[in-house]
Amino acid sequence: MARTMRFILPVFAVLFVAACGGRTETPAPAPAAEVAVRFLTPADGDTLSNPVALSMEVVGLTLQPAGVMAEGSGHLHVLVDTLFVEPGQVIPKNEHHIHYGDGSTQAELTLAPGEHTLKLQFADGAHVALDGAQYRDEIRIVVR
Ligand SMILES: [Cu+2]
Repeated sequence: MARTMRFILPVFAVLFVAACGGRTETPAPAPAAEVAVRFLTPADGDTLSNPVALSMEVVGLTLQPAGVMAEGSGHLHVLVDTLFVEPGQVIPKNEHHIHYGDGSTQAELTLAPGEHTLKLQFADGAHVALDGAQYRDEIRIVVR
């Protein structure tokens, strides 16, 4: 019996490899779903007048009012002339950190004349910044 098994197992192994090796086309991996947040307007480098109209886009994420906690959902923040908030940190609320906690993607800002950096940062329902470049965008504009 043991002698028979020692013969049969290698035969099955060879047949298995032969059956699998026959297929040369490997299915292409499904493209990873895009996740991004970005400014649609203004464009990077634009010079404009007050009020500055912002149009923002969220791809592959769900906009939810602040307070609603769900995987892949949250709301946008515009950071004016300041640094991104580190992942895992709560985005503060002040004149440099504007929350769109109602889930909106359209807004207007009035800024002092001159050059400004606008950063777009997505955070969860508790305003906690998420980890990854896909949750960020940045533009520089000049206000007349
Ligand atoms: Cu917030």
